[in-house]
Amino acid sequence: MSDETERLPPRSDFSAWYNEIIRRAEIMDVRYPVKGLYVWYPFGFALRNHTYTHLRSLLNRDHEETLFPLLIPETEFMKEAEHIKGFEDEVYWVTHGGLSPLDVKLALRPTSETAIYPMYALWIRSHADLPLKLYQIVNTLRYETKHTRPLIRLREITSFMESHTVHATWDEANKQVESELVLSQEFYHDLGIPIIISKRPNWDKFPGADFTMAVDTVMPDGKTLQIGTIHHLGEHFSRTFNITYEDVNGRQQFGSQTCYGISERCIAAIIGVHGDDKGLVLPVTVAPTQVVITPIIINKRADEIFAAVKTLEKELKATGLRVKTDTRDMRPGAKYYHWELHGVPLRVEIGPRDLDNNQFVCVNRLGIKTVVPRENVVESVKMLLDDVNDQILERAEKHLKNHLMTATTPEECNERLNGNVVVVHWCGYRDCAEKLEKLTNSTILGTEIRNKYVINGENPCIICGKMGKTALVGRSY
Ligand code: A5A
Ligand code: ZN
Repeated sequence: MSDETERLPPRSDFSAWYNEIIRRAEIMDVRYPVKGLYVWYPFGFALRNHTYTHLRSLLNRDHEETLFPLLIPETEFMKEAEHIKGFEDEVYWVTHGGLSPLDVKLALRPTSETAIYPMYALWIRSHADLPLKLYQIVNTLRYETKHTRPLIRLREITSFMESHTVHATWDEANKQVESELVLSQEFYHDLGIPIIISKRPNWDKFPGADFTMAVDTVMPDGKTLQIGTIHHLGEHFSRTFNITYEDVNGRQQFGSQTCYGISERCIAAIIGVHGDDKGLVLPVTVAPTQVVITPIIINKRADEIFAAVKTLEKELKATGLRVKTDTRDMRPGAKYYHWELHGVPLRVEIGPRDLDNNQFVCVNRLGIKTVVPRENVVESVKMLLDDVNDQILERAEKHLKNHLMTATTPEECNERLNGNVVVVHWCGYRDCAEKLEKLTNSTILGTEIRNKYVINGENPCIICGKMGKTALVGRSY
């Protein structure tokens, strides 16, 4: 589908690299004639599906999957005041059925609180119905006005995982927030993506939430990408939608709620955080092809080599690995280029010399070569795959560590923000945040930071000098 003879821009030119890799590695086609809507190529969709299969497996430990309608009646949508204010600029409306105007306009969900919660009000009767923890993976539509970008800022988010939980008390909902954060940590760890968790400033929380915890990662250009948010909704929506339950003493109580969202930005993070000048570097967990076998054919021993390749492929597939054999009649170099571009974690080469020596040559996506004996080849391959995951995580963590700076003055902060995120101290007042943001063209991402390289403490505010808390500052996507 793409011409592989052109060179990829260097990843140091991240924006150009990103746009090219999306096309060249066949992730998304950006030529769909509606702004902010993109088409998954089959390869990109396979990557998406493996990623979401993993996410589902984590969620299924203590959530159940469900599916709600795409259309939300205006009457429900307009019930929660803060929520409306937060989303009214972004909603697409369905106003007609055919030629007839609808009595009640229908919103195309930008998120599903107002679709789900009226039903929760019907479903929840007693404390025995709680906690309720459901999630769905759906498309949502948001009329984004900022610059749209494939996988990062979409008008149709095609892979929106939203979890919605109801609990008896605020504290129990708070425990759920923690538990979703742990899930996020595990999910991103398995993808080799280091994250920074923080509490968003009050004015930046989800419309209708008590507070918002955000998960960010740092892209190669030092800009942050918000790759998940967990909101403690308290009783905002349960009071609006009348989600009540009878407690053990027979009294009616409002439920306390949380919601949690992850979009295909997680794929953007995989691509951005791990990629290199040769293309994608995919974590083994989600790579559509985990091992590619490339026979090196020298005419007179072709049959022998094909036989060895077939056997190896069978043995590896039997253990559940996703394996491809590239028997195309082309230069090995061109094959390597193709599979490297697509991020395959491990390549196994077999040539006549390897047959003679009873061995295979394995080269991982980071270029590390290992010769493995033919016996125990399955165990060797599995070990090498584990190594790839460890190596990419280590590399990504090093990147994050190297791009975390500190600053004590706005000038210093501004300077260090070039290609980095910066840790400062901030008094918590909006005035100071706005001053800093203006001076440094950045945003205060949050406080109460969770990342092993950041220590939370108290120090003078970077703007006013009053005592302040550790805060994270970045330029974000
Ligand atoms: N109902 C809650 C979960 C909610 O909607 N939260 S949210 O608005 O913060 O979105 C959840 C996550 O979706 C965000 O953290 C962000 O990672 C992602 N997201 C939001 N808008 C997006 C967009 N236009 N394109 C791609 N991803 C987006
Ligand atoms: Zn201050």
